[in-house]
Amino acid sequence: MTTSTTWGTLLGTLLLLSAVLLAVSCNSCQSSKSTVPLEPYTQRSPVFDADSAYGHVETQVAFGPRVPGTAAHNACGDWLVAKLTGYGAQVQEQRAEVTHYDGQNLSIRNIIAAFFPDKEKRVLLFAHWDSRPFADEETDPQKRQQPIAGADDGASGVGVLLEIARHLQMQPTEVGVDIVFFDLEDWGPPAYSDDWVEGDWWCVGSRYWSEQPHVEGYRAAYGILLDMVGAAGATFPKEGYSTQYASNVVEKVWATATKLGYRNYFIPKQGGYITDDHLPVNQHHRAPSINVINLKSDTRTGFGVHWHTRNDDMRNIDRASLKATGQTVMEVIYSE
Ligand code: AHN
Ligand code: ZN
Repeated sequence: MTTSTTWGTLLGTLLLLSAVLLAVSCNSCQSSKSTVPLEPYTQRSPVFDADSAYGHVETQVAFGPRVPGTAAHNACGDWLVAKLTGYGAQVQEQRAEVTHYDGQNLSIRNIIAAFFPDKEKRVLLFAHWDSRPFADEETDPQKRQQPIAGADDGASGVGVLLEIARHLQMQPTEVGVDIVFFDLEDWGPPAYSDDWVEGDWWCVGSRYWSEQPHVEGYRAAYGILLDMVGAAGATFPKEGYSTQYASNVVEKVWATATKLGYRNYFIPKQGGYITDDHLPVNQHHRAPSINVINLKSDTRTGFGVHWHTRNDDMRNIDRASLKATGQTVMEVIYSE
């Protein structure tokens, strides 16, 4: 045996030994990180179709800004009623007149769809369908006077709920479901206005319904509001009033999202308090309700950068966000 082969064998043995050691240490470092094997989870709900939901958002936006009192608002309302009726719901409209902060007379058109109306236990799913009449978060004073397209702010929540409605017809839930599209959520005084009249100018449609529900003494087991759920990278921390009024619903929904792999959207962190349609619904005890809403900690407004600007159009809408929201809500109601 020559010296070189001896050295070669020794080197080979050392290499083999270090490879084994490396493998062993890698194994142990993996187990010490304790990546607990994912619990197998069997989904109970049908597959939420994000393309279909996207289409529902697109159709609403194509009507033009759904500002109360305009032809676009009227036409979109008719379309929503027809869609819900076509999906087999019992549809009711609630109309009323209100005087707004600027003295203007405005009309409310809430659209209410009951699925499986004979079921006693009910879940309330809601979103607002009107769009804000002014893009008051714009810096350009010209743009500030113009209405927003409201692709995310309004149409996204409605689009997701329409897609859920489509599935309710194909595969019924054990629980009764009421889908309500509230009007006049977004006509609060403009941010630049300094002649605010004291009063509750946001969430006018939902407050009206909460005071005078379509069914006397209406009460649902719980409620879920979807507001601005369509933007790419949407994040839903646990909104303040949701935790205050309906912490068990928050926990149920966030846990369901985690099981489905949507923890990047449904963030297990506490968020701020947002005056939104779930507030009157909670205050008037129509349902302990939560708000699934895209909140940001790194923007001036606390909402997405497109919030109440002319940029809130289809460019913001991401199918993945619609899917995360829609599948989570569907899983919750199909698990009842
Ligand atoms: C306030 O900024 C007071 N509320 C936000 C609710 C809202 C407006 N959601 C969509 N547009
Ligand atoms: Zn808004």
